[in-house]
Amino acid sequence: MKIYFAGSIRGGRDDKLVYAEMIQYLSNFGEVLTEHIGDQTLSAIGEDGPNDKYIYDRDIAWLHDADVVVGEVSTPSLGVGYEIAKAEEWGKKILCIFRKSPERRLSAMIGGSDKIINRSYTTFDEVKLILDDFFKSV
Ligand code: 6IA
Repeated sequence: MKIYFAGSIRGGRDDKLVYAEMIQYLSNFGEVLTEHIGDQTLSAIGEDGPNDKYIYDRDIAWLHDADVVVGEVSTPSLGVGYEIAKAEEWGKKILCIFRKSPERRLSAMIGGSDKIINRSYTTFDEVKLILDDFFKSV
């Protein structure tokens, strides 16, 4: 099982810890193609590393190759939204996980799609149950 995990990078790194925890838990179910998203040293404006075209081409190829896409969508990210739209187009099985918050509501373009399984959580124990459930169905 190839898993494409999507999480915000330039959209903001506030949730990087939860990305790392999710990636670690996801590895129980298959190969996570995008482990770098949980890299705690990666900042929203980090300039080191590969250029944008390289990142785009590599990530799109991984996305195309993936069996399932799991997005942590609490921090809004253009890249994550773009990846989810592509994954929809390609008929991938998609799970989006959103942390409940009094300040923020999930974009209607994610929450309103019937091609996405949308779940919300408060604690990481809930995230684990959501992932367990999702992988039982794929
Ligand atoms: O718009 P955003 O940057 O928040 O988009 C985040 C999404 O796009 C993630 O789900 C990634 O799959 C993808 N993405 C965006 N930037 C990168 C990136 N930057 N590396 C890998 N995937 C990316 C450079 C990091 C590198 C220096 C290690």
